[in-house]
Amino acid sequence: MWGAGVLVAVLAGWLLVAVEGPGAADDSLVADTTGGRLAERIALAEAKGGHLNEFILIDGGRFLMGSADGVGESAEHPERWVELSPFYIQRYEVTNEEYRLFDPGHEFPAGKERHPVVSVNWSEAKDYATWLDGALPTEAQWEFAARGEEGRKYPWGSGHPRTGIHGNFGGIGGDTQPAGQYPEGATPSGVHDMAGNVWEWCSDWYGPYPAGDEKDPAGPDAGPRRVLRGGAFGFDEWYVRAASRSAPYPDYRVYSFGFRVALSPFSP
Ligand SMILES: [Ca+2]
Repeated sequence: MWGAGVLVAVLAGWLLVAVEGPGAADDSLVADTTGGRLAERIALAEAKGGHLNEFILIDGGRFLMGSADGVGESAEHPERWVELSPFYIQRYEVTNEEYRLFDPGHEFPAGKERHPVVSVNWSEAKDYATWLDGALPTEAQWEFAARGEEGRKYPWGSGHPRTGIHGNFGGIGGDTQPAGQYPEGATPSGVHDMAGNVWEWCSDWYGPYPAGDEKDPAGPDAGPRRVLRGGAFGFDEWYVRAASRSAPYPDYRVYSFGFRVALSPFSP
């Protein structure tokens, strides 16, 4: 959808004309018919975020979420159809320099300005997303952004994972890398580092998948653990499968845990 550089999308009452412009937030939205409210929201979020992390539009659609019988882990079953409304998701994981705009006390080693922020717990990630007038992506939004309607096994497609080419995973270098270092591992929509670098918090409580089809699912109403997706630098290729799930406790602050932000018609 971004391949032609120009996108015209009619979305649930919005008419947007967007022009792709990596690193140029001012070009990302040139008109809309929501009285400017959506454009204002995106521009404000991008300005607060330091003009690095654009929001990429993911068209609404339908995909098979989870894994077929005999594939993946039990937590990925049952595979089911999920329909999603359009939403925006950040091109990159939230970086240290972006997070410092939200939390001036945030400290990190010199030279890691554009590395993803790490050691943030779920509430801190959610608070940052709220500060951007957005939300953490739902688990379904995250997986749909990574897989698309065609159901890619990995964000880039079905090609076998190559660490250092498709992303930062499998222990290479033993640390985070700056956002966006592996363009061959980006999704066709231009979302980077969904495979590896840092794990990404999602908004949902973790729970078994329901059996039936769903529209815009937001996960269980309660639970002790939250969803985390995408693997990280120290984890092997098994965890960079787009259907792979992880579920730590939300108060965990772990060096490989980060996040990115979504904006959507149904986010708070
Ligand atoms: Ca990641």
